[in-house]
Amino acid sequence: MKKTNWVLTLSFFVLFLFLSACGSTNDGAGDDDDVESGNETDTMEQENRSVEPIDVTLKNSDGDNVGTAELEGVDEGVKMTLDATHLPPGTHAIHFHETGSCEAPDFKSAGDHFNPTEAEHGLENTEGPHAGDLPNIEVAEDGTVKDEIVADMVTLEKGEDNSLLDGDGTALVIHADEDDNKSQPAGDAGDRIVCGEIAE
Ligand SMILES: [Cu+2]
Ligand SMILES: [Zn+2]
Repeated sequence: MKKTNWVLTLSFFVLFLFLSACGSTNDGAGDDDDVESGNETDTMEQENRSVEPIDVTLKNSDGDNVGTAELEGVDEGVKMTLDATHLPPGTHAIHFHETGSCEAPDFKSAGDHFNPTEAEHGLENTEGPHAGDLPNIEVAEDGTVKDEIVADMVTLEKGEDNSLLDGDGTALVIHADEDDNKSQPAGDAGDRIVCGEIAE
């Protein structure tokens, strides 16, 4: 009886030492390094982007709030998540305009299309496009639109020529008609029906 207990105890002790040794080897070499490098990568990406997502409030020509656009800096440029209601169903032009001012009802205060490279208008124009030109959006029969667009000609990084956060800001504008992607100066897109000021 006594001898059996002693052997068992010794066996467990040896097993414990063995497992401890294996465990500490793994911890020392692989895992810690992986965790550290992962953290460094995350921190660097955040520093490069350096900008919090920006919420843009969209209002119509009566001055009523009709939705939001969230802008987020991504590697390709700026990701826009659009969520709006009470719009006329159908296809509509949407652009970034050059001034961060949305004075209802006509939103002329937003100025022309955001165009830091002095290009011509239109995604299908060989002399274009404006940095602020975007693909048309589709509003459903119930007047809602949810869309995600990556704008790859602009940035949220201040100090860059194509930054949406330049001195006087910029504006997101939705039009009554669709953009034909080639007509000058603004795609024959009709009235400005929704506007949101882009600022910090
Ligand atoms: Cu426009
Ligand atoms: Zn344009």
